[in-house]
Amino acid sequence: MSNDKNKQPSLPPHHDDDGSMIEGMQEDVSRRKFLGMAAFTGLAGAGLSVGLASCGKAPEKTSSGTESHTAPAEKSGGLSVHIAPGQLDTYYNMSSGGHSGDLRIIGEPSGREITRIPVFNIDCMSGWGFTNESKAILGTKPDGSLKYTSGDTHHVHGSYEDGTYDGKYFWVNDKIHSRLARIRGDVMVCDKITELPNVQGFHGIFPDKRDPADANVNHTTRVFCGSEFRIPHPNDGTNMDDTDAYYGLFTCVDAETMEVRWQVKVDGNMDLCATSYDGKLAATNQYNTEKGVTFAGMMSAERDSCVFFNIARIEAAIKAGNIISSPDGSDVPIVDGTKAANADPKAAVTCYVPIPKSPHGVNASPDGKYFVCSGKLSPTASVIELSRVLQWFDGGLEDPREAVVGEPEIGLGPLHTAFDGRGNAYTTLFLDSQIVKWNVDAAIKAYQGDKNAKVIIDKIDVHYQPGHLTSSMNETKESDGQWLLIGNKFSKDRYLPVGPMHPENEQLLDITGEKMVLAHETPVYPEPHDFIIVKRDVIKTRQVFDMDEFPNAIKEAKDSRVERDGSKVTIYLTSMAPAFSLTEFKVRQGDEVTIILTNHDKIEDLGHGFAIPKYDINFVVSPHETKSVTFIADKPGVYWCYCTHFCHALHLEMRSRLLVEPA
Ligand code: CUK
Ligand code: CUA
Repeated sequence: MSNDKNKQPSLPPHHDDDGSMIEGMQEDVSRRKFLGMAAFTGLAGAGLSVGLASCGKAPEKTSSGTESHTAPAEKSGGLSVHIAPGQLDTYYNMSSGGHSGDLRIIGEPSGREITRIPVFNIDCMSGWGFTNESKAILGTKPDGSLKYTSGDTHHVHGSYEDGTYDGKYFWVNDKIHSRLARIRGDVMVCDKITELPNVQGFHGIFPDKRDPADANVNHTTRVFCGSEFRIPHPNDGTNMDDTDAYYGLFTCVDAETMEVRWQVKVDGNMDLCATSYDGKLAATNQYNTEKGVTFAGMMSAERDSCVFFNIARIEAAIKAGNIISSPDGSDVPIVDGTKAANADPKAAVTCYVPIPKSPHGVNASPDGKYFVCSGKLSPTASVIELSRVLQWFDGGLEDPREAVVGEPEIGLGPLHTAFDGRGNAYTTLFLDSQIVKWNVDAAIKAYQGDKNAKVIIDKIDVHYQPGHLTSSMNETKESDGQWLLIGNKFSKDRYLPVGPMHPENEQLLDITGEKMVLAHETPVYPEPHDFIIVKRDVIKTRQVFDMDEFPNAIKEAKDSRVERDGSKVTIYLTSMAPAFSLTEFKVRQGDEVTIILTNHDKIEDLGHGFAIPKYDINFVVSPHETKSVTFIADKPGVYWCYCTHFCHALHLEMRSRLLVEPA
């Protein structure tokens, strides 16, 4: 459309860092020690042996002996986070909102939150969860009320083309109700939500990057979903005590239709997902391969796994009918991917690569060669070479453990890893409250016995207890090694105190130099788990909706009217600043009323709101957007429907009267 204004001004210049923005970040060492110890006490107090001999050490001297440094001493990066008024950020940070249930868009490097996209939550600004259109996406009960009103988003990933983001879709998971949501990249609105069958605790997601079999399909067509909680099947209360029979399923969802394609039965609890650039492999890290159902029981094994899924073989097995029947009554084909059923590599659909102690996180290196899986309760990261996993599937490796080609000791509580496209990896150390920069090739050499390999390059303190991290264009082949964003789980004393509930703390590191430089920090409302940083020219949004994409749009203002069909009344309404097309509409008490509102304003940023007092109706319509609401007019009287979104000098006058005649 002519309104597709994609003003993409040239990139703001990267000023030389004068260091001013990092003043005041001097920290109190004793409070860091306290935090590190407190995190440990929690684990130790649970009576667990976590295999961390160096736990008594102060966090400044790390388990590998490398000196960490604090930000003000270093100036090696040289990037600026300062974005002057009127200037645009260079990256989109697409961030999960955690148990807020939403997705946020934050500009980087400024850290300015630009918008929130309601997904699994209810949002009274936009009307998400109020309008008929959003309810249809969220799913309703037979009485028309929402099936769920809560959500817990963890992981956001974008669709790929040719090994990098194409900006078409973004996906985010809901861990509470095991749902996968898709966001359209052109209007940044959620357009589909799929509830995964047969699973609980859907956690990791990752889109595939190409098709393993079809050379013409060089973009995302599948989204893989790992489920964390093992449950009985069927989960109907008949077999709750038979914990040996609990299991989890790895799910494949079609990227376009958002329908569930297939599931794979696995051992253990699945956490994160990663996919290979050749489309052949997907993987999830797994803890609790010992199948415990208690806290201690889940941590007894020395090694868990990173499980690899052979996508072509899974889909061939389904084609050949090698499926197990679903005890849950869903018609999704299920393939048996348990370790016991996949002992023969040449026929296996899964490969269980042993990884030390409850691994957390699995991330693909941008050169396409490795997945890195962190130890969590082991101070190591394991480097898995993908060609060796494929070799195992071909019968060429004795033991899947031989696919591990590096396992450096990097620090305490390693969780997630990002890359810079220059051969270096960056891992969050939750217990050390640090980020460690390490070199992948050096880690491989050290594993082969090279004592001189310099694996650890740098460590930097972060504040505090980091979970996820990501680098700019991480996990794409365009990984550019500019910025590293850290999601710290605790902010403690970094911001003005606001009572017992603290924000999370997001810190941005400049990783262009040998040493990492802490450049910026921002409080965030709890709690983003994971995020991706996408360069801004990948995302092309529209500023005005296409009226034709709403089947119920009222295209001409003259078609505004009230239509009655028995006790069902439909109000056809349009808006154009500063007026709605009908100044009043009359219904009878007890009528089922549907109001359809099309915004005829076609000017960028000119939205209107529509609220009805006492009827709990509130939503906005963006330029050329149509939304509708349905309610029972159970209260007689006059109700002023008013515009909630400041749109015009006469915004306050933008009103209509809903007249409800007593029965
Ligand atoms: S999990 Cu949150 S810190 Cu949900 Cu990605 Cu690792
Ligand atoms: Cu329309 Cu305010």
